[in-house]
Formats: sequence, structure tokens, C-alpha cells
Amino acid sequence: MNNTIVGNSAPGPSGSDQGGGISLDLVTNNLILANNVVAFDSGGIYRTPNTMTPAVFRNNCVTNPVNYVNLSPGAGDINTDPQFVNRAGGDFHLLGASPCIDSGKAQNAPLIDRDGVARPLDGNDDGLAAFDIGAYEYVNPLADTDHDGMADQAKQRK
Ligand SMILES: [Ca+2]
Ligand SMILES: [Ca+2]
Repeated sequence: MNNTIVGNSAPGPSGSDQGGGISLDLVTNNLILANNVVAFDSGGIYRTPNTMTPAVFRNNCVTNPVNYVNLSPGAGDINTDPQFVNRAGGDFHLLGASPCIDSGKAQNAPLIDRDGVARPLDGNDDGLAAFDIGAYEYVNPLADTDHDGMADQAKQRK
């Protein structure tokens, strides 16, 4: 849940890609694979033939030269640029226009992000808090998720 996997490669035999982002070789289908960004890898998600598919597979942002091998896209998966703040510089926080904002699902999602920010936040300021896709929850400078009169951004200042 809610990983950000960027810039990895896994060249396979004969020029194929075997999961630069994620390679699955499941003998049981207990895996939940959701709310993840898998982007700018040599390939997205690879499943070894004749193995199980994840039990839950949805709402991932999968954007690579090849996105799925031996696997169909999950429900709610998107294939667009996640719009990182500074990918070249290694800053994988989301920009305000990112399609990953408020596009995740709540079930099984972690309640804090990689920075320790409580999630879900209302990242698109539409009055509804929802989980983002990826490791970082976007903090909208205008939103007030719990309607207490203090903007989310003000609460993040330590
Ligand atoms: Ca959000
Ligand atoms: Ca929202």
C-alpha cells in the first residue's frame, strides 16, 4: 500500500522487461497492491506466468514504457505522469496538479505518510478527505480537512 517506486530497471532475457517496478511470483493470493506509484521504471508490473494474481489490485499509478506484463490493469489504475515536485532531484512529493491526489482507496491504507503526515487529507480542496496514491500525502495550502478553522498546512509546521 502507498509505495512510490521510481527509476528502477529489471532487464530480462531477449530484451524484455521483468518488472522494473514490481515483479510478482505469487504462490498464494494474499497480496494487497494498491495506492502505489510505479513510474519511470524500465517496466511497470510483471507477473510470472502461471502464478497467482494479487488478491486486491487497484488504484495504482502505473506509468512506464511497458506497464503490465501477464497482468491486467487494476480497477482504478491510472497511467499518467504522477507529477513529482522534482524527480531528477529525488523529491517524490506530489505537485498540486498531480492526478494521484485524492485518487487512492481507504481500505488497508496507512494512516500516516512517509513524512508522518496524518492521512487522508483533502488534497484537492473539494471538502472531501481521500487518500492519495503514493508514499506522500499532498498538503493543500488552502484545505481544512477537519473544518476546525486551521488550514492543513499550518498544522504540519513543527
Ligand atoms: Ca488526499
Ligand atoms: Ca478531496
